[in-house]
Amino acid sequence: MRAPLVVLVSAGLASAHFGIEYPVWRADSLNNESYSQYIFPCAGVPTDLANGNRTDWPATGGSLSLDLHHPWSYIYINIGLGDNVTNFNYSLTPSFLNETGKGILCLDHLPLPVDLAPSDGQHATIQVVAGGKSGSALYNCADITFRTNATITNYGNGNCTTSEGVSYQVVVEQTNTTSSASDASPTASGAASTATGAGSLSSVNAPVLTSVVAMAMVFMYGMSS
Ligand SMILES: [Cu+2]
Repeated sequence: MRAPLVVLVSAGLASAHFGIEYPVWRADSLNNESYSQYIFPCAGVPTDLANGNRTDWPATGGSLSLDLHHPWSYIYINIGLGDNVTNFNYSLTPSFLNETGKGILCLDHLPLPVDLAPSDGQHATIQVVAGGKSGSALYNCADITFRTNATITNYGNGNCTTSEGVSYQVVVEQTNTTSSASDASPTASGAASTATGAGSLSSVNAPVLTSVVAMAMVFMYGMSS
């Protein structure tokens, strides 16, 4: 009786973590036991230049859709140039995402950092890092080709829909040390005024957090887990 139970439990663990819905991920790391999402940088999935998935993606930034299976995640999205990327030195989330809920998270337009201006046909890899409890991190990658004629509506138009119950907040480091207590409220006007930069990330943006609130939320998560 014990052996089947163990199999069921480990299958349950394997189906947790997260998947990349778009652009097509390098491989399904959820259902292949030779991969582990705990392995940096791409879940142990090697680059396959000849036969691997590679998606045309807008040279000005495009859509990203994740299938998240945990109650919450801190999400970081990085990009590196080349065929066999080992250095993911561009961040698409200079302010990381504090995500809540299980299901699809669609970011319909991830802008590129200003110092990244890829040429048509340039290869790159998107790395998604999902931070969880106790500082654990999960990794998945999607290989892309930057295309100047690709548009975000290639995927974003109608296909990129965030599940009900899935939301996120952009965690912004507040460097203004003179902030009053009122800035700590997510609905305070002081917090809302910092949302300009993050507002272009996605239409589902919630109010930007100040660091005070962010730390309070980290504390709350710590208490509840
Ligand atoms: Cu998991």
